[in-house]
Amino acid sequence: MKKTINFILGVAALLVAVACGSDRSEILKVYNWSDYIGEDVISDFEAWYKEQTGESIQVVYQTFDINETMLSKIEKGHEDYDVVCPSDYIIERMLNNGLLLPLDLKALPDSINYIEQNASPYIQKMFREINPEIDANDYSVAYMWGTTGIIYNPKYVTDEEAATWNVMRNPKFKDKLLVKDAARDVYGPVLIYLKQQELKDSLVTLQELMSDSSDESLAAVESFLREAKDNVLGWEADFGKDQMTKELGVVSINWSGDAVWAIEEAAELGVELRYVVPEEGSTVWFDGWVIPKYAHNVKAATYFIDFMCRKDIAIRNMDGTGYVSANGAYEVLESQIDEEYDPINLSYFFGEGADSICVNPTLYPDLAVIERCALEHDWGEDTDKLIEMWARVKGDNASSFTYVIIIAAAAIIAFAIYRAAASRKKKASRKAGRK
Ligand code: N2P
Repeated sequence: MKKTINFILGVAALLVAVACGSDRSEILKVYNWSDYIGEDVISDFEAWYKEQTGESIQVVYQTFDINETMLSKIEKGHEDYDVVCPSDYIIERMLNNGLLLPLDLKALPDSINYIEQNASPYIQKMFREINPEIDANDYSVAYMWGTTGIIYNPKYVTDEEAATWNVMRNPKFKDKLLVKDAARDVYGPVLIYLKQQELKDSLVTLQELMSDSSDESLAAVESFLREAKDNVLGWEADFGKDQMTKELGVVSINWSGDAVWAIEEAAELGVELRYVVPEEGSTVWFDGWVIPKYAHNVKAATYFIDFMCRKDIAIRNMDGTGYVSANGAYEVLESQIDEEYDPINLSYFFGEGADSICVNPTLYPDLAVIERCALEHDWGEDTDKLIEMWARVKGDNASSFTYVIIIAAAAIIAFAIYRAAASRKKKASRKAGRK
């Protein structure tokens, strides 16, 4: 519903803009994840753009919940979005398929080049790992980043139970498990879990597993997910965090930012939630702004990406979404420091001086967590195998539910037909009686 409303609002904004005579250079089409930007940031950008360039801009803002939905609109639909926000392995795919325009940071006056001023060396290094042949930093600017892990309700789930991906198929949590409808982000951790022994014996590395699209691994993950399915309350794109706060679900496979949001929201309702990245390991992900090759307004797109890198805007985006900005400015970290938390080691991100910082560990993962996480990589053509497997696993659930709906609908229709026929018959016999 939310998605439909969002789509209608986006289209309506575009129609209004066109009806008011705005030409395309006055329109910026942004396609971002849902719940992924601070309040009023868009309107502030429009005002700032006018201030900086003297030109008007109207942002047409649309959202998606799944990387692949966004990709398909550009890859297959050639939609003319000016800025989009894919995750690492999708940036890799877009780079490989020539779908991105290089960034022209020289087009920004030095004084307002926040992209270069606030870049994080750690994130830039991670972006270089996206594609060893093409430097992703030349085509994208990181926005938010985090881990994939488990949100759980300690009233029903012990810390030990939640500390392993196997919690997904623990029979104790029948109909209480929420799974992010993001095939790659679920596949990776499950495969890491299934390959524990090989990892311990150094027969395979975490990073190698992130590129493992073999039939054998796909089958192993599929069978794990089929076992977990009895527990699944929902395959969700955006309602999981909400269901956790309402205690409808007690275990949710989710991203760290949704965890921060859910934990805070739940606390206000008197519900305790926790987040853990299981000991076996997981994925660390980065979402970045890119300009697709079908973009029409490269100038405004570049300014938009730059605005997102302004320190105060980064902090507002963090506070509004629960996610962690990729901004490397110390002030951004400083805004999150809270003595209530135990110190953690963030030297990998903010340099040697930052080895003992009191900050929410769900937001910024400790070095020890980062060391057991790896970056996902594009599978190219093999992606289709994953999508098919994912549909097979989810599909069975859908079909039993669908059957119930179909049978119920058929029963209602049959009853309605029977009633209508009976009443026609009655009327006809009354008519015949009168004659
Ligand atoms: C926020 C989506 C975050 C995307 N709704 C994580 N890659």
